[in-house]
Amino acid sequence: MSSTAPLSARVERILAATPVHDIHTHLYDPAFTSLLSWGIDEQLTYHYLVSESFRQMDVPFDRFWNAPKTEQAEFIWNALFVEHSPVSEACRGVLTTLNALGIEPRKHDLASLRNWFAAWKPADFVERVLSLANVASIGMTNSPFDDEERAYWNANLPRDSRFRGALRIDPLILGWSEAAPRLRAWGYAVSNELNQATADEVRRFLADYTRKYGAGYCMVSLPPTFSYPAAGDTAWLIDHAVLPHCRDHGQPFALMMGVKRAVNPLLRMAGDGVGRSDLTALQNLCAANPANRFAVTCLARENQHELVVLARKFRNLHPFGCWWFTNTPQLIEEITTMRLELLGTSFTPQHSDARVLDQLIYKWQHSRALIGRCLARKYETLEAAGWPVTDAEIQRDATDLLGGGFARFCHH
Ligand code: FIX
Ligand code: ZN
Repeated sequence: MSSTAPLSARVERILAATPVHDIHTHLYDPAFTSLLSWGIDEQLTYHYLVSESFRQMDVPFDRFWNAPKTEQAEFIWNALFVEHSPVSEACRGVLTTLNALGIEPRKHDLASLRNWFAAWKPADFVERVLSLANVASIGMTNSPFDDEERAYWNANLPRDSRFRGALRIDPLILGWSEAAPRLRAWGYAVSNELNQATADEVRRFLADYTRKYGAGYCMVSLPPTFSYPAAGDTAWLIDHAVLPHCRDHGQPFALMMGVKRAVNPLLRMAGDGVGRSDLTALQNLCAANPANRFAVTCLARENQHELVVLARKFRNLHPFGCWWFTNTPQLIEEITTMRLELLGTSFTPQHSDARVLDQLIYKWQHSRALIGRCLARKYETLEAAGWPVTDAEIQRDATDLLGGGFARFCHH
């Protein structure tokens, strides 16, 4: 396609052909066999769909949770695809994924879809998905506090270098009284009381797991009530352990702000909600710690504008992603356009947050199309102002937006 083709088509083509470095997912290196989810039952029982399905079916919670996964998938398929139209973003995602894999879902029942997936060897399916989604690397979420995952790390398995480590520390800084005995059991001489000797041991713990995972950054999700500076364990551990650790290891600290865990525990993992954060906490973090870098996503729509304005003020702040309840076409367009208009290309518009390998296909197909639309609209306004955009410039920007800018931010 020549540079005389319509701008929107050039942007679309270049974005589609640019491999993405997906900076945050819940996927695992295929060597971690039991942890890598894929297939139709996993897609259908994704927690986004679980919460939507309970609105459309009257199955008691216990009945659902006690059912085997195949039956849970059937409940959801019937409620969200058969008895109602699958117009939600998460439902549409299943259809986009099946379609890209060459499956016509209306010609199948769940049993035959299962057979289709069962014919794949996991390693081949990984290649198929990464190639269809044009994903070059995958940021994992690695938690030392996850027993199943820790066993794989201790086994020193041969690794797939496309799956990149990230050190996740929610239990450490959000629940110190439960974390402390676990650290002690793993050989770190921490006390329940927070003091300098304990901070040093927490730093040793963070350093050990950073090395084990080859972690590129350290990450936490935070409730809307998070404040900084503050009395209390969380801010103390951030100041005395996490931020010094990040400085020592040249790592950004990634914050996912605004999640209210277990708003409805009956929904289990699907029961988390959203709340508006006070971004004064983030402003204070960025201002008080100029030698640290912060990669930040906010869950509340109401926080998006403030996050972007803060990023204009602090070069050590990199906004990323349209997370979870903001990963919908309408909000991606709104947030991405706002970011482009206030930050240029100095942010990372999206991460997939995929939990099921197959979801990389739809999450990136949908996001690439929306990012392309927002970008093309901006280029059109440049052309109108006498600044025609070349393919090489579009390529440079696409590479930055799909992970290149984040990599630079991490290695600054
Ligand atoms: O904390 C997180 O990393 C969240 O992304 C998850 O907790 C959440 O369950 C999710 O998958 C959202 O997309
Ligand atoms: Zn996540």
